[in-house]
Amino acid sequence: MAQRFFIAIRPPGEIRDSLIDRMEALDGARWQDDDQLHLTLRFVGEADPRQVDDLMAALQSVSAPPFALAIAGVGHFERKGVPHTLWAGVTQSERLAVLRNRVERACRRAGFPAETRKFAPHITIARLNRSTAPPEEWLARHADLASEPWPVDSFVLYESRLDPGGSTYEPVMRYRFA
Ligand code: 3AM
Repeated sequence: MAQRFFIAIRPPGEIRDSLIDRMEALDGARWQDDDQLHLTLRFVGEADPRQVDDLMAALQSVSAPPFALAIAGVGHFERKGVPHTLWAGVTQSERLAVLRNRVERACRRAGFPAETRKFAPHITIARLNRSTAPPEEWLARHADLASEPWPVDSFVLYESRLDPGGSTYEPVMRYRFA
């Protein structure tokens, strides 16, 4: 079976710790492990080894100015009115958008179809089961989530494996873009 990949920014340990601090007893929430915390720049999906070689070559040539990101607030995604993800937001950054666009172009150069969905930068911190308890109370209590800015000058190609217990994300390669 073809493997699945995505490209993401990996926050440093102290930022991840500050997110882990907000994980608490919440009905229906499956909190992400430390290993799973990332900000997705581009979901790539299935790729065979030759496509991965092309992708890695294209990512090698991505260059962009470095920037700083900070955690800012929390939110959720829902489908058909049912919340399924809790996330931490990041500060608005034009340079993050530039990096994302260059990564997107690299994916297209490597032969992957264009991403048509709008970029919505976030760090997923929980997946929600079909829960009876809506997350409003958690969202309100953590609306003030914030961090010091951290410098971003690299991104990571991850392999995503779907295991019975959830997804595991294996870093394949780190790319310095700045
Ligand atoms: O960045 P997060 O964790 O929100 O939901 C998946 C995860 O997003 C998303 O890619 C990230 C790494 O797995 N993902 C999984 N399947 C996807 C798909 N078919 C997808 N994104 C878009 N299309």
